Amino acid sequence: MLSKILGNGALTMPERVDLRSDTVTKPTDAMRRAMAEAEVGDDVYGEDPTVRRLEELAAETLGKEAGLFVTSGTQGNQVAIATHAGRGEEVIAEAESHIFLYEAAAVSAIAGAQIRQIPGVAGALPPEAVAAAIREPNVHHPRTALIEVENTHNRAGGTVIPLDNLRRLREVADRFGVPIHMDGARLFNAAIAAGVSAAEFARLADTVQVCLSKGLCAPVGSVLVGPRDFIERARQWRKRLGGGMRQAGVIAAPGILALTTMVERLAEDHEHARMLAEGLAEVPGIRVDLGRVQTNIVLVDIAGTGLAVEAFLASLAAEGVLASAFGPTLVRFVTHRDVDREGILRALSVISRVVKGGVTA
Ligand code: TLP
Repeated sequence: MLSKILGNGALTMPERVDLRSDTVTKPTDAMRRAMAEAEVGDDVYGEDPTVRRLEELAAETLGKEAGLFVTSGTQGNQVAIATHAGRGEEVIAEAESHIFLYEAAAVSAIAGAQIRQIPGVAGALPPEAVAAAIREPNVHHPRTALIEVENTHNRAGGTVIPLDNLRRLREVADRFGVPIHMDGARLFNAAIAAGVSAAEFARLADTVQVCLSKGLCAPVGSVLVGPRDFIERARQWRKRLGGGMRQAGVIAAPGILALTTMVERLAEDHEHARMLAEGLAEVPGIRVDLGRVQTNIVLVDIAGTGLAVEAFLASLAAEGVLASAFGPTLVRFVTHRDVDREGILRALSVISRVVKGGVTA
């Protein structure tokens, strides 16, 4: 299949194929126009009509009462966690969750809570393990204040957390009276892959953070949604963290287009990821679990190539193909709107050449 894809090599080569992350996507022309034309006001006074529209749209799309525009996925998660959990409390999260690995220990630094890591199955928290981890009242124990789920799960390879798993987690959460926060940085990818609405997933969590600036191509921002009173408390946490923005309509306007015009096209990114993964699976020494390639992330193990990750990435970069190190032998590729089919073919061609020829950089 790889030889079929690569053919005789007579491809028109694009300059750079940036597969490090979908965060690198540039705003569309329509987004730039919307930014220039956005109606604005002082959002700390609640007077920016565009921000309000985005917040209402996100809440409605996800089936929640209210929304809060935040600067980033990290701010959305941390504002949510600080609103749910306090000093000396515990947050249950998957062992390789973004909030644990990649948010600079913000759960302890900001909320003052600790994370209880539970190993997942392809990113999904086993409901029995979560039930067993919820603390009994005891002078020695912290209170379990929150269960956090990540959908899609980044380090598991962009896997979709199945609705059935979330339903069972919901039952556990309700049984013990513990809320669920969903890090839905890529929730729309999950929805497109599963063929259901994002609201179907969001319904099973109390609060949800969705990113506008990843595959949806907005330049900045995320929205946190949940019950109205929760969002009002979260608004104060956002202010406390310096996230009270003023004429933020200029950055909310492209967010509106992200939600209304960019969701369906994520299917294309998923097709490209599948094509990349199937091609990589045929490169000797590269291992990829095709079952985990469900959305726009392709995680591969290059141990069998004998190449070190840094040298492998440097050789790729020398030919304009960028990817991320995700562990001592792991490399992550993320597809998105700014890499087309040609770009995927170019990446495959460069990767197979680098693996065959050894490191060149
Ligand atoms: N993830 C980034 C890096 O931080 C790893 C990426 O390139 O994937 N939740 C999840 C699941 C994420 O993947 C990310 C970003 C965030 C939250 C944080 O979003 P930002 O970068 O907007 O703070």
